[in-house]
Amino acid sequence: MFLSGRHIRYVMFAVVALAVFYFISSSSLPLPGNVVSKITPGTQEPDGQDKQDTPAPAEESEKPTSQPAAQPPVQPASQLANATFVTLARNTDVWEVAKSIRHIEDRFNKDYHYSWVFLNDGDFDDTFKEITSNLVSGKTHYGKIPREHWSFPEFIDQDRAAEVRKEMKQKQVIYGDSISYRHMCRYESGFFFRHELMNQFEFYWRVEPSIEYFCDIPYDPFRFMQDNKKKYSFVLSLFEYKETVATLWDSAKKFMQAHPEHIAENNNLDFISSDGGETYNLCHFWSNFEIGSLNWLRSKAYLDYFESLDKDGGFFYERWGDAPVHSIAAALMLSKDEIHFFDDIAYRHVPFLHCPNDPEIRKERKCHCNPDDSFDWNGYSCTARWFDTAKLEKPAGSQKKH
Ligand SMILES: Nc1nc2c(ncn2[C@@H]2O[C@H](COP(=O)(O)OP(=O)(O)OP(=O)(O)O)[C@@H](O)[C@H]2O)c(=O)[nH]1
Ligand SMILES: [Mg+2]
Repeated sequence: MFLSGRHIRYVMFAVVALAVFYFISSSSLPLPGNVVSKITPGTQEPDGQDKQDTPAPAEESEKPTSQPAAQPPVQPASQLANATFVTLARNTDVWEVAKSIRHIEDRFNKDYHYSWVFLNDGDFDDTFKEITSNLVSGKTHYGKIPREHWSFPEFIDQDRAAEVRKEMKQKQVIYGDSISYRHMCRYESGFFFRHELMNQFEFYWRVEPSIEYFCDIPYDPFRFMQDNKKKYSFVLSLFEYKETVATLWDSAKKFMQAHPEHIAENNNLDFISSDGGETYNLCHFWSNFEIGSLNWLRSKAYLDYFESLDKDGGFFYERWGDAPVHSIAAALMLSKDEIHFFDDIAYRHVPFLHCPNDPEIRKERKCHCNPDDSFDWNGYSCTARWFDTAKLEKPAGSQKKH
């Protein structure tokens, strides 16, 4: 068969075209993106925006995103309360503080990112700051306590205070011979809420080293306090060691006489006194857990109360704890309905546990506490008395064993 000249031209043109196409498509030379998209069908979006098929530069893709898709959404900032966690600690407490932070973050703060203030009578070291700031999902602040808030006031008789410590040691009163424990109790009673780092906040949640939380907290307790006009809250209550507060009630009565204007009309005197105010029955809210109003603690009423107690010297001549000091203030100067019992917050500070009775709560909140170990309804707790004197119904199942 003979090919005409025209046929031969067609065949040669086809061979050259095929060779050129093969060269282009197999070339390793980089091509501009728009050329690739034009010769690769289906990569252009209908709206004309090119898809980002090419990987982002390593730096960017390796950067953690601020909001990983796997995590639940963060609460909008506008819905948060003006609040902070607060922990008083030494550098040596760092690993026990770390455990406490994990409990709070895992059960609550990972979704809210509230700030955390750390206070210390010394300087926090870099290790403390690194470990804690890495674990807290909100902002962290580190403050040094001014010396005048963590030292003997000039009106304290040092010899008398030393004598008391010696006696308490002999009687084996817990922390009876400790000076630093007394400074700590006085600081928590009268100063932490006016540290300069705390001034910007309205609510605080106190966290101590080595504490545990046992149930998810799927709502914001700070907002609960704010929205329901609560000023103080607790989860555990018990009786104080009598030796440590022998004259605390005398001081409280002196304050009540001097400042009747600070006593709330609907107060809960009956929680702390079983004889109409004659004596203190030693009941107190355990202050290692507290969510409370800083504005209340900074109020004239509370400051007058603290100053009056402080002048009487019992932080050093006895060993007044911040728990009975806060509790007496709350019982006398707040209205009953301004104090809240967080039944659904399961919490332990050695050796006592609060675990909700209600099996529905424990199931829903993925609790890992044993309600049989709960301290609330046994004879050493004051929580049943609080329900009775506040005229509230006790949580379901509070009278029975599990
Ligand atoms: N910076 C500082 N913090 C202290 C000091 N003593 C106690 N704290 C803190 O004050 C809080 C209460 O002290 P704790 O030792 O827990 O007292 P406690 O709860 O009565 O007793 P345990 O927990 O049973 O030891 C904790 O947050 C401690 O970290 C101190 O000397 N310096
Ligand atoms: Mg403690």
